[in-house]
Amino acid sequence: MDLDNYLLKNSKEEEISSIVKSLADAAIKISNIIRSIKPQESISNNDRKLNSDGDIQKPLDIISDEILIDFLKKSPAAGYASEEQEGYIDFKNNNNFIVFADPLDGSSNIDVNVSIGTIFSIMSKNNLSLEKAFIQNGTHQKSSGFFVYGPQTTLFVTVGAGTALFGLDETQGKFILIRDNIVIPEKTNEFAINAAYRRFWDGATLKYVTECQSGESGPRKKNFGMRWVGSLVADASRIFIRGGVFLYPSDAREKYKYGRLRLTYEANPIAFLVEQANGEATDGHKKILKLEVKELHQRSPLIFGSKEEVLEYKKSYSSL
Ligand code: P6P
Repeated sequence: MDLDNYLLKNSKEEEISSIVKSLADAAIKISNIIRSIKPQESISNNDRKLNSDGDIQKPLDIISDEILIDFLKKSPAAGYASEEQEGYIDFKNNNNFIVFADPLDGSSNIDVNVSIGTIFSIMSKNNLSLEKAFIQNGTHQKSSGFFVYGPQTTLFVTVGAGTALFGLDETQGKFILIRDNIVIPEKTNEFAINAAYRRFWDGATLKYVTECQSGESGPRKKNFGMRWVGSLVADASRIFIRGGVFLYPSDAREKYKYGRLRLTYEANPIAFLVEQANGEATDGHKKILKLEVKELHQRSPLIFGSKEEVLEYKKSYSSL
């Protein structure tokens, strides 16, 4: 089954299917561009600016954002917001759906040939002004997903009927279903965190990670492994396929005291996919999808993956 037929079978709204297909066509174009550049080439271009995160915008971030806008303008989307845009873009039509995107997440990995990706979320305007529609919480998502530009180009997507995995068939230029109704294993012995920031962690994170590292002789009575790619879509892809828990908590660094990842175009789309795959996604206290959105580029702690481990992490706060 290809993506078009999957959407026909599982999506209740033709407009949402059409927007997902536009995003898939944009992703194929982005994938082709990424695969056509030589490693190191992108750092030679000194045409760099800073994005809303203060990160250096590599040309591919900007190019990917522009490609998404070009395709979405011709789709049933009414507006668009992304990490590369200060505010939302109004497509000046009477359509009912809005799109959030991180056009090229993990872009610091472009030059070293590590998997990067495009994350998206689709919401209904719910008859609100665009101003208000773009600050609805994550429960209003109708679809979300992410493309991974790695050894394969893949797509994890949900339209509210479970989470499915597709792979790009380069010859046909189509996304073909690999696995439908993905279920993230409830138990895991693999955690993902950037351990270099240990000195900045709060007590609960320190407790949880230390207990994992203590192995079978410690309170968890089992051994754990650790993975950290440093690219959200790559770490998330592994967790959907074999389980695990991803942790990017808030920490003592001023810039990341509310977490590093962005709620509207990183945490919410991932959380929707995770819940559709029987996983859990939290900020440490509340479900990600229930978090109040105050502004487009709002940061949030993000802990997601195998339900048992995410709940174990949450317990670390109550047992402090
Ligand atoms: P750190 C990439 O820049 C990103 O936004 C996510 O893709 C990734 O999970 C995280 O930041 C990595 O952050 O602090 O380990 O470099």
